[in-house]
Amino acid sequence: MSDVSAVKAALRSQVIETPSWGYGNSGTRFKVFAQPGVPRDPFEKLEDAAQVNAFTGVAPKVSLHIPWDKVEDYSALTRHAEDLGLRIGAINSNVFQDDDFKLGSVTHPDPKVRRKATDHLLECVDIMDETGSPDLKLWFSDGTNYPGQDDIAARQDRLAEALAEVYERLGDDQRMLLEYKLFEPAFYTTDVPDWGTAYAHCLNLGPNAQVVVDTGHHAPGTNIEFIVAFLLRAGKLGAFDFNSRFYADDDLMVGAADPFQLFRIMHEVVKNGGMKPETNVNFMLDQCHNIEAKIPAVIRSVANVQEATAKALLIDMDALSAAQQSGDVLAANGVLMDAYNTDVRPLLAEVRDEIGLARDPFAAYLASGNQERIAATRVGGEQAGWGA
Ligand code: AOS
Ligand code: ZN
Ligand code: ZN
Repeated sequence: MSDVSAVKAALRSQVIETPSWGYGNSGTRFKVFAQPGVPRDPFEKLEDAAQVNAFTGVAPKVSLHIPWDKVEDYSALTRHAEDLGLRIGAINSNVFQDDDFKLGSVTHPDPKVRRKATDHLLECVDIMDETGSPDLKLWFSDGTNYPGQDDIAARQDRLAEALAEVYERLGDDQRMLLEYKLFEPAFYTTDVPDWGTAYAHCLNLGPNAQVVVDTGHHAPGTNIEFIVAFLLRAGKLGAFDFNSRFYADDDLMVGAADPFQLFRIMHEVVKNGGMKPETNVNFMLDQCHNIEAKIPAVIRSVANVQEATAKALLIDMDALSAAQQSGDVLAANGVLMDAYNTDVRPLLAEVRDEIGLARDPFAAYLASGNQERIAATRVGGEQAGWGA
């Protein structure tokens, strides 16, 4: 796509979903550094998400994590979101922070523990019904630490059984998004370690089960854009959890570690129909801002995704296709690099200007006084859930 108005329209329509836990305090197992002004409850997390949306114009959806965002009245939370111009996005289940889940949740050898884990997933579907959330996002920490600890194949059977029960409970317009992760907290086997395992389970479940690609969940050097192209071709790419990694699951700002990788991923998204509304790829962030200010970090992350998307949209697809057809390796690579090396910040500034937003959302937020206001009015903010 190189028609500028079509590029701008695509940039205006891309929705980037932000995570409630990105606004809370977080850290590593060594230390959580508390920050002034962080939200004290899920309602205030939504208020911070609304700031990101107000300055970027493309972040009207917020993922919740249960029970971190458990509230008495989900319709009140949903109304609050609507009043702020937001919608509730994916409901993330949490079957990794309970003592009962030491040996696994839905793959645990004890059926009573599996029941408890599956019941939590079903409770998350109830919350989807109450909030209008379209996506149930599942990540399992399940696995083993030592050879011989449990039966690898039996654990797959238990996983399949739990997923099937939850899939049955979903409404026609609700999706199951299954996330994979190479390792951690399990160190020997992980029950959903890679896209192939997630894909195989989703294929068995049916059309409303799709895979989540968390960009931080691969071995170093993994070609993530290949996975993206494969899953899109198969109709099985449901969502991204965007973030950056230097070492493992670092959850740093997307585009901070490797903006070229992000561009390559977005090229496959654009090329394989992933920007079309009917393909329904959910562009989510899954990040924790341990040492940097949270709202500005999320604003920068949204802009980083937009920049990679803009560059991917600017690729001259006719020239690329001609070079590929004629086997001109250097020309094909040159077409891609020309787009990557374009400074798209002025284009994005224009897109924002045209919808009445400040050209630089990061600077505009810092000048808005919101950061000082929340620091003065909110005392005793929440921990996101990690690094407790
Ligand atoms: C965990 O590593 C995953 O990325 C999950 O998406 C998790 O639920 C999320 O990071 C919230 O902490
Ligand atoms: Zn994730
Ligand atoms: Zn992760």
